[in-house]
Amino acid sequence: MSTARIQPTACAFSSTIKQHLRLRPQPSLCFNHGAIRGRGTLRRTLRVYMSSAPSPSPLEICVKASVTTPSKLGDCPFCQRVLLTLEEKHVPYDMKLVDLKHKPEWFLKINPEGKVPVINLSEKWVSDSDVITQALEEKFPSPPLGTPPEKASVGSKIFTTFIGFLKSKDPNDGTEQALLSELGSLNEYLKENGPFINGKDISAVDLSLGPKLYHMEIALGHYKKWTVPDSLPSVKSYMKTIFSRDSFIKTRAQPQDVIEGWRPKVEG
Ligand SMILES: N[C@@H](CCC(=O)N[C@@H](CS)C(=O)NCC(=O)O)C(=O)O
Repeated sequence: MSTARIQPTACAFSSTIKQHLRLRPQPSLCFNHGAIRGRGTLRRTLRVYMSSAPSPSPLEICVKASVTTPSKLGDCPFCQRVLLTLEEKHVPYDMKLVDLKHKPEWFLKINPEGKVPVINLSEKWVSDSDVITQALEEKFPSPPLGTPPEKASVGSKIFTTFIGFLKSKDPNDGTEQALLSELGSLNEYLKENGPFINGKDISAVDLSLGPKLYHMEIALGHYKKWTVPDSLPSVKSYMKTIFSRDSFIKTRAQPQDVIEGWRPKVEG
């Protein structure tokens, strides 16, 4: 479990933020929202302080902003995967919330591809959650979160089968069955090997799958009134365990953003 908590003495804004905002550090709060206006764009930042002893300067990470509440984190499962990794490793970070509908110039300079997450590691901006989480494992090996290669693909077809079912307009086209079959395989696997995919400890594969299952639960619940059946108890308890971790609660998207995020796929 993450031991992230508010740490009063560690509060400080970066000099850039101080310069722009002319704010004084707030001694009693370590979860600060800020906004930087530059060249007509609003750049939101959210600095999170962690409780681990040596506190290196926070890593800058660009993540999707909420579409319903722009000052909050949005509904990108790949961003959440990276944030979960940072939380589980107790690495402090500084979120830059990016409005993906109106990508600011500063963000496109950082990542011309225009995708989040992007993280600043050793003065280099790195994109793609696969690459980022691997780099974080190397840079911050403790606690180890690596998943053995033979277990890394467990549950890997769930996200695409969920999207197929979500987009489907024909109840008899087999898309629900395809999802149930993938969830059924995960259920069998967890029954034998759980509670996590690598056994007793959470690892990278869970941090990737967890946000996708969260999207599945919210989107299918809303658009199809569908829930994971009771015949898959190991999957249900796996979801419950991951969703109730401190790290997950702190980094999860708001349900209304998940619903809005999937709307074009459902209606398109
Ligand atoms: N393979 C990438 C996928 C990242 C991705 O697709 N991010 C989406 C947000 S969830 C994005 O930035 N989309 C760009 C856009 O919407 O314009 C990863 O794992 O990081």
